[in-house]
Amino acid sequence: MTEFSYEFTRAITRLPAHSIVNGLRAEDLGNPDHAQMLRDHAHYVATLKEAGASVTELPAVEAYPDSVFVEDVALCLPEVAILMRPGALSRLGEVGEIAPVLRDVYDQVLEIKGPGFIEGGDILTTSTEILVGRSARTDKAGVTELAEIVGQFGYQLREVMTPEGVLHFKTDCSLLDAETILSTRRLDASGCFENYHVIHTCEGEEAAANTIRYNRLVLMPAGFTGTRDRLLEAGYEVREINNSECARLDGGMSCLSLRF
Ligand code: CIR
Repeated sequence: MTEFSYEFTRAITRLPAHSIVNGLRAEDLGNPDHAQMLRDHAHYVATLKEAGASVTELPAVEAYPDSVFVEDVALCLPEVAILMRPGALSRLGEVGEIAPVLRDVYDQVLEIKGPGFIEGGDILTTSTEILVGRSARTDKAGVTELAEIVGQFGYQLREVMTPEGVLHFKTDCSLLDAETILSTRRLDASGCFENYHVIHTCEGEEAAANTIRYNRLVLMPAGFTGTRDRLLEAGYEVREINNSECARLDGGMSCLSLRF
């Protein structure tokens, strides 16, 4: 059986624009270096390919500084893609950029029409349910609208809460396999993963929580050796990718692609 939550054949990425220096961030740690970001992005795409992905690499869109973070503008399920409605107003227009790409690939593309807001970074699809964290970007109306849409396809959606001060639900967690979640302790403490086996990020390595499982590989940000060793001990095949520049904009591994 295919585990649709981490066994994929395709991915969509978008090159970082020079306007990335105007990207949103919770705290200003200085602007990302575009040249370094391009190198990291190339490594990321190459690693997706190593994992077996056929990658659609989209050109940069200067009008949208955060458009490299394609995950936030759509939810890709096996039978349908759903266009999101970002809670960050500067990102609303990114939906129109990704829509034609998804319409080329999917027979069915639906959309969150509003008035609610929801971003893909708040959505964790597991093999049994779709978890959605309410956050500063995702509100109750957005979650309710998504629940109605995915319900038509037989998916169970469960609403949870993203911890205060954390950008997205998946900033603090990721799926490792059908039963296993990598999570920060602060998120796991909310009780949202009771039915899963949870591996915690190491103390001080909360930024390692946002990884992606793509077929046999786990892509994780480089530099979090304690958490990396936990994943290796648990038997996962890990690839580390430099994330220093994306991290300045609160971005990580999952944000950089749509996977299906
Ligand atoms: C933003 O604030 O929207 C971007 N600077 C970062 C988005 C990261 N996306 C994600 O975690 N899925």
